[in-house]
Amino acid sequence: TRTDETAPERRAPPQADPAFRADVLSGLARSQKAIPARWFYDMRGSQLFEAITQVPEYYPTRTETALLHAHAPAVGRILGDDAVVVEFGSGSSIKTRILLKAMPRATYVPIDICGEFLEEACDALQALFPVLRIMPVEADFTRPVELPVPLSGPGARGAALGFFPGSTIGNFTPAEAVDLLRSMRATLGQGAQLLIGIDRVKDPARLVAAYDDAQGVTAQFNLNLLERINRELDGTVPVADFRHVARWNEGQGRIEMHLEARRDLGFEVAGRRFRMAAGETIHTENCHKYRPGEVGLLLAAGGWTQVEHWTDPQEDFSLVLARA
Ligand code: AVJ
Repeated sequence: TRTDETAPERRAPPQADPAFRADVLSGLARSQKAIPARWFYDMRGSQLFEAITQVPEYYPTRTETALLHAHAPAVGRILGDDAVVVEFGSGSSIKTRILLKAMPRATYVPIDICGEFLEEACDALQALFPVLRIMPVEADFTRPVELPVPLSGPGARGAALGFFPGSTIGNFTPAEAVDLLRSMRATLGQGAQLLIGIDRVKDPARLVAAYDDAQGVTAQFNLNLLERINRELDGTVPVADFRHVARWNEGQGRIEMHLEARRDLGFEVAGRRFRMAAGETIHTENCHKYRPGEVGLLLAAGGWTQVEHWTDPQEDFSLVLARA
């Protein structure tokens, strides 16, 4: 009908993940407001994180990349060139390439919560490694995941290797990290190995600078969470009235990121009203850092035994190979 033809285009709001909505609404209702860091990684957030890895203050990516260049061949010798590499999260394509170069006949199973980003990462990788078998899984890797390829019994390929670079383990509290390591063990099974990157405790000034870079890329990354809430949850958050904060929490051994209200303010999310006083924060991320002895203890609590522990000359970062 004519009415339909002339009606202004109605744009449905982007389909919000119900778990995102639930986490944001419950997180904003707490006395210390908090939103889990995994919600940073929409398309824009994933791009901003890639940009963070290029800023001069953010040493972890560069350091871990160098460690992988040095030690991926050893991992390839230990696992064999036909290993099934299961990556928990798939944002770190350069590191993945370094590892896979040492295992040319591998099967690669990236598990990521963002299907769109996963697809792009897989396409790029397939172009570089035409014979690599890639079997992506869109899932939340904090729970045991059913893999699309058998790791034991008839039809099993090579040895199983979990890959969890980037010190993403640091996003979890030690108690949560132990649960996660146990989940990974359940996903990968007895006899599997795990190659994991873990960031180390160091001078707090260097740690804070890594999470509050001079170019403000990390600030944009943090603030994008508010933009995402506005985009996907019908929010009215006044983003310009928030400030990015990164601080070292000595007692808990972690960098914390917060979004601090610059003034008393109010906003709506999914039809609910929230208020914040000037100086009040939304806690958006924890990045736990570990000392060498703590690394082995954490892994052991999660059901993994250290096989190799590699570090750089400054001992900024640890790359650890462990077995289930
Ligand atoms: C992807 C969790 C490893 O903690 O260093 C970087 C995320 N946040 N800058 C980190 C992050 C702000 C990053 N991880």
